[in-house]
Amino acid sequence: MASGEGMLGKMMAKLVESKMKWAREGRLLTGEAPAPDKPRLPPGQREVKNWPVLDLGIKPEVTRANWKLEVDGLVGQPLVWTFDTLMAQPQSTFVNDIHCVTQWSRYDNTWQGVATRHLIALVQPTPAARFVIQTSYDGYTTNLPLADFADDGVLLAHRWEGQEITGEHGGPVRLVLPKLYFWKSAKWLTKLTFVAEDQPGFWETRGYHMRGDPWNEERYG
Ligand SMILES: Nc1nc2c(c(=O)[nH]1)N[C@H]1C(S)=C(S)[C@@H](COP(=O)(O)O)O[C@H]1N2
Ligand SMILES: [Mo]
Repeated sequence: MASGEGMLGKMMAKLVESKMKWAREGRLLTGEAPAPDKPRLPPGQREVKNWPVLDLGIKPEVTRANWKLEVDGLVGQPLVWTFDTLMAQPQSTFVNDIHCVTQWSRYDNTWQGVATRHLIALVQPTPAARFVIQTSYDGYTTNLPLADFADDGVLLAHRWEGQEITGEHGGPVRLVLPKLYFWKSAKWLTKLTFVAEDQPGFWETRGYHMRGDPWNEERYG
């Protein structure tokens, strides 16, 4: 965390402590295959119809006017985008299910934004690049294998269900990577760093998995 442990609020410290306890205890692990009657629901998950807010409780002051995305590290063409630059790129729409490690899954979310595939084609990662580190305006970080980041359906998203993504859900721009647990999708995204060696982010240093595939129950690592 950029703000440092000493600045964690009481509620956030409690959330972090209870999630670290889950990791130590291996909570929610079933070791089972998805239920045959619920093929869209990864093991240990339950479907919700609302959209819960999950974050560290730090509300960063970021708007479409001051948002910036920096792409650096092992790339041939580093870049900095404003929101206008993002909007000038080819736009994609994807519909997918999201799965939070705290057990909720939400089906059929419609997202709009710029596909990571398009971004990758522009920045040209070097052959040594194998992981991507996301950094957010609230100081949150999370790591991804480049192969997952580059997967079909992964988006720098600015709309959900046709509306601007709200501040509480990570607007103006967040990552959406539906195939991994949702902690791997950074809200208030501001930086992508391509690296050769994997580096644990906020939850990964606190007992959570380096990859986080919900179908394999990769909750803890
Ligand atoms: N910047 C940032 N991104 C974040 C988080 C966070 O605390 N800060 N929390 C993660 C977690 S644990 C989850 S489940 C999802 C929640 O996104 P939502 O609040 O839009 O449901 O965001 C992820 N991305
Ligand atoms: Mo989460």
